[in-house]
Formats: sequence, C-alpha cells, structure tokens
Amino acid sequence: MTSLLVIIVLVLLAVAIWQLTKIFDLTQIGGLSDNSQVANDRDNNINGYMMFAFLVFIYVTTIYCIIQFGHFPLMSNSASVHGQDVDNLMWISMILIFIVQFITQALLHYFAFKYRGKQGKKALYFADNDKLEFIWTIIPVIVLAGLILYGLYAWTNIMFVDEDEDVIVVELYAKQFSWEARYSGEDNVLGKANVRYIEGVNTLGVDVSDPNAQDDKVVTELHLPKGKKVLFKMRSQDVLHSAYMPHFRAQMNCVPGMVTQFAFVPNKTTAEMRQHPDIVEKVAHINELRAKKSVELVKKGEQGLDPYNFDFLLLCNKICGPSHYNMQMKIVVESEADFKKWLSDKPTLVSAVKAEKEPKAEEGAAAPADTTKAPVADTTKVVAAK
Ligand SMILES: [Cu+2]
Repeated sequence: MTSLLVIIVLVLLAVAIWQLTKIFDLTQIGGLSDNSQVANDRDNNINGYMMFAFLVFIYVTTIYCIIQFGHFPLMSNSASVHGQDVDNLMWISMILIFIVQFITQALLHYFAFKYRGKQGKKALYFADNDKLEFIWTIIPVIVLAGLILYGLYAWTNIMFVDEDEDVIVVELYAKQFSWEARYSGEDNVLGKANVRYIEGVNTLGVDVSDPNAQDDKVVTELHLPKGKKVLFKMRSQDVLHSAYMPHFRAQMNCVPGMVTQFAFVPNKTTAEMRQHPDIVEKVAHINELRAKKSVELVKKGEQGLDPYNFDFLLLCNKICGPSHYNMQMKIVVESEADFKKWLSDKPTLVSAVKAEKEPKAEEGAAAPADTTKAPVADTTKVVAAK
C-alpha cells in the first residue's frame, strides 16, 4: 500500500514539473531564446560535450566497480587441478572484453562528438565500404574463433574421463531442498536405484537386492581425498537442480530421469585452503561483520553469532523452489588416509535398511491385536453416527 502511494506521489510530482516547465516556456515568448524545434549549433555542442561526459561516466564506473567489487569473482586459488584452465579462460575473456570496451566506447563517443551537427555542414552519404566492413568483420572472427577453440579444447579436457582410470565413483543426489551423497564402495560400482524403492532410510531409492549396492554408503557430508580423481554421477528426485562446487570450478545440472556426470581432482585440502591468504582475509572480514552483529543481538537479549570458519560447499545453482538458497552440503577435502578412515567408519546402506526393519518386525508381532481392534472401533462410531 505504501509503495502504491509513493508511486502515485512520484507520478503527480512528475506531472507538476512538466506543467511548470510548459508555463515557463510560455513566459519566454517574445524573448531572445530560439524557440525552434530544429537543433541549432548551441544544442549540437551541448550534445557533443555530453557524449564526452557520458564516456567519463562509463570509465569511472568501470574502474570503481573493479576496485570495489573486483575481489568477489573466483578467478584464482581454485581447489581442483582443472580449475586453473577455467580460471585462465575467465581471465582471457575478461581482459579481452575490457580492452574492446575501452577502445570501442572511446571511438563511439569521440566520433559522435567530432561529427556533431554544424550549421551548413552536410553528411556524406555512401552505401558501403568493402575495406571497412572487411576489417570490422575479420577482427572479431579471428578473436572469437581463437576464444571458442581454446574454450572447446579446455572443455573436452575437463569432461574427458578415462573409464580404466583409478577413480572414486560418488553419486550426488539432489532433492528439494537437500543433497545426499552415495559412495560406491569397494567394487566402485553404484547399485541400481529407482524412485519407487524410496522408503525409510533408503532415501535415495537404492535397489538393496542389487549385488552392486551391497557396499554402497549414503552420507550427508561429502568427503574427498586430495589428489584422487572423483567421478560424480548426478541424479535428481524431483525438479531440475544443479550441483555447483564453486571452489573446484565444477557445475553440472541434476536432471530428473537421467544421470549426468562431472569429474575432478581436488588439489587442496580444507586445512590448506583455510591457510590461503585470500581465504584468511575473507574469513577475517566475515567474522568482523559477525562480531558487530553479535553485539547488536546481545544488546537485544538474543544469542550472539558463532565465528565462521571456511568450508568447501556443494550448492544448488538452479532456482528449484522456496528453500533453494539453503540447499547445500559441506565438503571436506582431506588426505587419502583420513578419507579412507572416515569412509570405513560409515555403515553400508544395506545394513542401515536391515537395522531399520528389525525393530519394526518386533512391533509387527505385537501389533495384530491392536490393528484388528481399530477398524471395529471405527465402524461402531459410524453406526452410532447414523
Ligand atoms: Cu535445487
């Protein structure tokens, strides 16, 4: 309601200003000002210089944004082997864009100024100029072809997975609004899964009768060994999600009804990443803000915030519903020995399913008397109601 009132006030204000300028114009009749609708030299000069002013505005804004926000994009310090290729591509593209925009904006605004209207000056008309058109076609063709070829080369290298290679197969399972991961176990083969098998602890719908599923382990925190290739197989239970691991420069859509994949080699452990100067600075800054916020909260009688520590994250990068923003899973990168120890402590899914069914079986033995009583009680109620 308030915003509607504000809009109405703004519209009325604009109408009032427009009417005032009209009255002001009418009072100028008979004065020295040129009331013609055709631009004169003075108008053209003003427009010419305003072009320069706009050029300065563009440059100042660009430089300001680079200084102020330049540290936000992740373009260095990647935590995967292929991440360097992605960063290089990003740097080359950004530098090219910066140079081209710097030159073309200057030319555009300079020529708009240079050839501004002048009394008695006529524009020269020509239909085409082969030489000019050749130049402004061939330069972008060469630059873009180079960029695309380099991009394709990098992409095929990143996406290529040698089937015989020693890889760890991990499934990433997306659903509104959380992630789960399944390790393929000793055999390195994931057991079959289908949404129809989802029941109780078997949240991924794994076919527990499949021999390949016997050693599969389901977890809600992803652990990865440093220096080992991990092949992720992505699935989705409901809608389109996207597995996004920004620090590893990895992203792949999770599509219902199909399996997508992405592989990478982590090359920094969580502990190593936490020591990196960029991360140390970022964490310090975040904690400064949290400390300030805590003071405010404590004043209000609420609980203060805990200090933040860096962790790798798996995020969802497709807007998949109201809690999409919070769809994340912690990733821990550690040494291979630590990783193996962590994984060996986890129970297999098959054993978890068995453990879940056992107490139910005991309940089931005691239950029949109760369940037979229930419908009888219901029918009597219905009869009574009639
Ligand atoms: Cu999602």
